[in-house]
Amino acid sequence: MIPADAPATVAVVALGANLGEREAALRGALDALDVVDGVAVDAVSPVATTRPVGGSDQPDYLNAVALVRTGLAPDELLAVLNRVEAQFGRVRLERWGPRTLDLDLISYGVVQTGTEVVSDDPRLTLPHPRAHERAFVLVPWSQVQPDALLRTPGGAVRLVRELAEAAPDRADLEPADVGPLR
Ligand code: PH2
Ligand code: MG
Ligand code: MG
Repeated sequence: MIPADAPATVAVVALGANLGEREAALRGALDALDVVDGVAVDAVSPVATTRPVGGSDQPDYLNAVALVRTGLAPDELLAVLNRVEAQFGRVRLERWGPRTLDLDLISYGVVQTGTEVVSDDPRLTLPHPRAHERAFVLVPWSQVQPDALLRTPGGAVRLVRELAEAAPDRADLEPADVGPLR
């Protein structure tokens, strides 16, 4: 839901789950986001099954990427994402460890229109500082938005689909046996 008169910005949200009812968590998260005042889920990628990157030995993830339209500021949107994670039982035991639901804010605003937010605030670094090297984010993102651009930490703007091809975990991802989330 988003008020019709809201000055909407596009944001990219990555979804991940590797414990419990993974598909239900992804679907529930999208529904929960959509009912938030000032947030509308516009489009969702296909779901990928991915080998875990980093952290301890842990189960495979389901990953997807959503394009949302929002009238919220980046920190307000982050608070919404954290709230929805908590709603789905997320417990933070270890960095990069297994989780029932992970919602990451990847980018806020659009490079092409000059509305992109760049921030090195450690509480919310934008764009996400590791997204440019993670196929589990880049592949679904390029599927739902083939012309997507991402500013990398060095400052260069790159096509997401080209970053996806070069990502170290590119081979650790396959289409999930899960129907469309939207
Ligand atoms: N998330 C992480 C760490 N590692 N690996 C995969 N495949 N997918 C994830 O979503 C993921 C991960 C930290 O958030
Ligand atoms: Mg994450
Ligand atoms: Mg996270």
